[in-house]
Amino acid sequence: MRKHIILFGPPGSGKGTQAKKLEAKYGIIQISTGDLFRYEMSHDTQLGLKAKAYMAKGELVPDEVVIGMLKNKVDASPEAKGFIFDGFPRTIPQAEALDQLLEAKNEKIGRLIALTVSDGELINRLLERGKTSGRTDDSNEEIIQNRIDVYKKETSPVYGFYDAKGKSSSVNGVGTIDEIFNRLCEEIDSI
Ligand code: B4P
Repeated sequence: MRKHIILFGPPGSGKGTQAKKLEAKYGIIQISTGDLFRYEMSHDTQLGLKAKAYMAKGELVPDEVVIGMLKNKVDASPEAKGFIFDGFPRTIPQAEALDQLLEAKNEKIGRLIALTVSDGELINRLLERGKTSGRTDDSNEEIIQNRIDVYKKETSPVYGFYDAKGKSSSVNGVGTIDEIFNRLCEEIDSI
């Protein structure tokens, strides 16, 4: 059975940072919807143009756009040992679509692991990254605050969606990158 993990948490909680390390250790493929959109935007594709206006304001890209892109990415790697979903699902309809997609392959999510970090720490991390990343959504505190608000309203219910299936757990997302990585590995090894 392939191992599929959702790495969950607010913007700046370290999902992307940790997903890359987990990919290297477990040989399962990271799918970051944020990275996919940034790639599309940098190549001025239709998909990138659709996403740009939403991302610049710190809003979510519409579900139908994200879900179609995610399906293509999963279907493109049938040989993968599993996936780390990083930044997806961010709404309940996205979670339902992900479960249906996996069910059609007789597969399911093994675990959702949430990284918990205080709002103040999130804002500091993202403003720091904004100094060098060139990401417009990181350089303005109001936009960062909007991303955190959108997370609380639209994304945080996804934790409960998987918790009802006994699949959600939380890990302290504050500490060194290696400390947090070790906490995540303990969770994954217990699946
Ligand atoms: P994402 O690309 O998913 O970005 P993120 O939430 O900002 O980042 P992440 O939590 O991965 O943080 P990171 O490791 O980089 O989303 C961007 C936008 O894309 C969204 O706002 C939305 O518009 C759109 N989008 C994406 N997916 C979507 C979906 N499914 N539906 C709709 N819209 C979608 O870490 C952040 C910073 O912290 C880095 O600088 C890092 O170096 C630092 N850091 C990491 N760990 C640290 C630690 N332990 N201590 C100190 N600093 C740390």
